Amino acid sequence: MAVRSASPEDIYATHPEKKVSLYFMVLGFIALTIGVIFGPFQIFNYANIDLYPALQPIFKSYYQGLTLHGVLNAIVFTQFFIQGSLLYLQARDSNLRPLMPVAWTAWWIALIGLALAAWPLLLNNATVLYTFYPPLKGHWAFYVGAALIIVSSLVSVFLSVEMWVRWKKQNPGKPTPLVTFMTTATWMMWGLAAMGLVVEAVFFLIPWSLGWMKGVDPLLARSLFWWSGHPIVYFWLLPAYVSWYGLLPRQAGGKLISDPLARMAFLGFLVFSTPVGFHHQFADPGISAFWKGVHTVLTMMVAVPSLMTAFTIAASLELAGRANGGKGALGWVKALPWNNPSVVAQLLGAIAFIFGGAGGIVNASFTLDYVVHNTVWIPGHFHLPVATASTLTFFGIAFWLIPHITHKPLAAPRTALAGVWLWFVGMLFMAFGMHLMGLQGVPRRAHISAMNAINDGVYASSAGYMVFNAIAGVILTIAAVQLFYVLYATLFSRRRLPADQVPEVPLAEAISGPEGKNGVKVMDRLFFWWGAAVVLVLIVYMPTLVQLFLHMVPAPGMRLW
Ligand code: HAS
Ligand code: CU
Repeated sequence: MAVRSASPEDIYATHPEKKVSLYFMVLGFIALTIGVIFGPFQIFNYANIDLYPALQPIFKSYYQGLTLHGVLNAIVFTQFFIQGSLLYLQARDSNLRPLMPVAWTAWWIALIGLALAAWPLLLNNATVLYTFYPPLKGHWAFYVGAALIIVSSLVSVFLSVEMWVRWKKQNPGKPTPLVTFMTTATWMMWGLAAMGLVVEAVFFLIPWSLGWMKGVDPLLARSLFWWSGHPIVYFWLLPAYVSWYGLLPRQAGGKLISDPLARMAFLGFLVFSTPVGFHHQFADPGISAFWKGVHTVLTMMVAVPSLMTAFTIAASLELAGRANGGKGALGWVKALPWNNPSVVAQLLGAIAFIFGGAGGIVNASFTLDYVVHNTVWIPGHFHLPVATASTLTFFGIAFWLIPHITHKPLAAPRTALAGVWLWFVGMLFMAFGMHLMGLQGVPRRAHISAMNAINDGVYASSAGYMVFNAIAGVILTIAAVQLFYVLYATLFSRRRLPADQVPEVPLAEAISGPEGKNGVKVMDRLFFWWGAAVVLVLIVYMPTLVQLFLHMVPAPGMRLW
């Protein structure tokens, strides 16, 4: 029987936003592919195995590899995937078309930004790590490229808010659909959060790297960086939450237990994500202990919506498991669809985040952070939320969304399943090794596998933990090969699904919906909540930033690589 298969033009005809979303996601995955290559080199370093000489003369050092790893994975992949997936989910959820020329403009700006930044990164002229702290000074193209990438994200903020405002005008008095609410709140949060980086890049880093300014005050630059640098981690997390709340319950065979609770969590993130950056600067001089204390309290506040999420998602999953026939205290866990790679990727990501969240609370404690700050505990921490919870969830989304957009079947679902399990197990091994090494005082961002004879053996007390990292390196390499194989084999496949087998957008229903609830009306006033966030950020940042602006101590640039 001849099966009618859609040509590419057909696929995009009804929904042109599919194409721009796919282009964003694929660009993100290409960046991730390159960034992930350096992962094993990084983790074997922390197993005291130096593989970097093998990359000579193309890649010059551990630090160049680390910069590429951090920039491409944490900054580029996340943002591009989010720009693509959220745009599409919001468009479908609210049944509106984004402003297409604007969406394509965002994509082109992102591409040009990436190309500009990649050039000095690959030539070892911007080995400044993904935090690009002055006085480390990279090539101007890196800063201009990074700034363009941020500009592209701001265009996405506009696209999302514009679509939401349009929906509100067309549907007066009705509550915003949940996925639209969550994506708009995420983008509004980022719109405020990004301002620190914008000021740092435009007024300091770009003019300085072009030679128009003699120096930059490192403390001021760090403070502006962390204005954005903390909420950027929620910008990576919230799109995963959009999927956990808005789609996963249905994928698992059930419903979301409470729609208003999801909205409340997102409002919590909108208001409390940004005024917390000093928890990255507890060890910095020049910021008063009072304001560091205030940021600690607010950091604990922003953990609350994550704890609410843990409750809501676990309860929704339990209902799904029971609907699938699971009985007894834990029988519902077994009854979840463990054969569906999209679901399993998200479940394992969420489980990893339980440990990542616990470590985060330790970091956020003003006093405890002194024990772990600048040790390898910190990368142990953040690989759980960003490299496991978000990244696995993004793969989970791609596993249905790419077949949905392209009408191509997911290639090798069993390999996908193996890949997500191995990724999860490898990351847990790695996090375990790194957290414990951190407690032994092993520094982060250090080429410890290439120490000179005098210092050799200084971290011998961590030798046992290094074994975990070595095992993790092997497991994660296999997992990465599997996941990228599935991804590219799907994208390049010539097979087409018959129309009735193309996956739908699995928008979940809620047991307790938004209708008739007064609280939902109040929560729907997103501009008001955004205004509250702006006020709070100004209160907790301005006293310190004004002081820092008035007493700048510019440092000349340095090239240490
Ligand atoms: Fe963090 C450093 C504090 C969350 C990422 N963090 C970092 C860095 C990164 C990062 C990249 O206060 C390093 C930056 C650098 O290079 O210097 N972090 C926190 C706190 C939280 C937190 C309090 N971090 C994240 C997330 C990230 C991320 C999310 C990325 C996406 N972090 C810090 C601090 C530092 C820091 C300090 C600086 C340390 C220093 O000294 O430099 C919290 O928001 C975490 C709250 C989370 C929870 C967990 C909730 C659990 C859920 C899952 C439930 C599971 C279910 C599954 C339902 C309370 C929602 C059920 C499954 C079944 C099968 C049934
Ligand atoms: Cu933070």
